[in-house]
Amino acid sequence: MQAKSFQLFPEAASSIAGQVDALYAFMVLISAFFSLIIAFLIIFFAIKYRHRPGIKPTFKPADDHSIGGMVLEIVWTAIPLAISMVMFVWGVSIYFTESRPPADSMEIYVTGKQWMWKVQHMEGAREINELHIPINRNIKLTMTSEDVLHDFFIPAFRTKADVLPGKYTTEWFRPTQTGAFHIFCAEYCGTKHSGMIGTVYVMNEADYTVWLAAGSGEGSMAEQGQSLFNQLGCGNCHYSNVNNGIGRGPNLNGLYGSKVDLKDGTSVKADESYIRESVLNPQAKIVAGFDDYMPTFKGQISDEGMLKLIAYVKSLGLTYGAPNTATPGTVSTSATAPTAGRPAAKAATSVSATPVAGNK
Ligand code: HEC
Ligand SMILES: [Cu+2]
Repeated sequence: MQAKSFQLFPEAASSIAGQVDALYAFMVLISAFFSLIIAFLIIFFAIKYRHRPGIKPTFKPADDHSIGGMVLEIVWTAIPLAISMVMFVWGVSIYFTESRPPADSMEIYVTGKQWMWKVQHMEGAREINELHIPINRNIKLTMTSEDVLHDFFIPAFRTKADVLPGKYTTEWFRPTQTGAFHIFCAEYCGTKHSGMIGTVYVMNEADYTVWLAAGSGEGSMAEQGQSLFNQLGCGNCHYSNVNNGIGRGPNLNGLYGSKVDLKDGTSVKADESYIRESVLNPQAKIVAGFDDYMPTFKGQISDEGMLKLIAYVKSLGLTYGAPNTATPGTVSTSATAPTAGRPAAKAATSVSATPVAGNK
């Protein structure tokens, strides 16, 4: 972005930016109001009640237990309480909005590493230190780090979120202006932290479609995830049509977003972190009805590869309830969570017996 003349605030280019700015302005005004009143009274009283030669002080200490004192105490406790509660409730409501990506969000994956941002689009396009997105669409970033803590910050969108190794965090926004905006890393992450910057390009829908098509040569993330799935031999145990669709491992159809019953009687929601853990540390949570013979894939899958595998598993969610169509090339690029929960592992025998992915 070109250097601009002095600007107090970054542009307000997302749907939430106006609300964040309004709250900020409110807090600045309240602070300014009280600071000015206090400063004024300090000076005013200092002058008014200053020591004058020959005049004896008429000052009488206030009676702490008088009714007047009590009323005063209540008033100056209640008013600040009310004001700070307004800030609190207002702030919380913005926070809740910012931390809950709408269900119709377009998903994009971000991997942070010292010192760059790597971005993968579901459709396959990849970029570094750049993020191309369409205007007026809800965008959800699912983010992880290859090394230390980072934080993905887009000031013009008034949003940021920590990016953690071994975990997935999300951040969402709806850009309302086309143009180029800064990305910063907002968590000190080593010597070149300040160089961990990038640019968001908000494009209109048509430009975005063109841009996206140009970069999708390697196939969608889910398709790439499917080849990884086959390469790593996941399909030897999962998705086997041996045993009516249940192989040595559970059928992964509809897994994403569903509740998984575990051997120890507890249950867990199958989100990104769960899938990641299932692959890198399979012993941590054993699915009910199965034994822990899944080998660990630690060290064999990069963070970006893991995101592709996850995208693949997510894409299987769409086929839940339908015959198993997860043959190569038919994976969907969208990642809506299944609406129905998946049946218990043992009951998932209704999957058609078509030869499926990875079943060599
Ligand atoms: C040797 C057989 C085997 C291989 C190979 C294997 N798995 Fe598994 N997998 C299992 C078994 C058995 C379970 C259930 C026990 C458990 O939770 O560890 C499981 C569980 C899972 C789960 C949790 C499923 C659920 O229903 O909650 C996921 C996700 C998963 N595997 C993904 C993969 C991926 C991705 C690969 C390839 C990188 C892979 N697996 C390779 C046997 C295997
Ligand atoms: Cu960083």
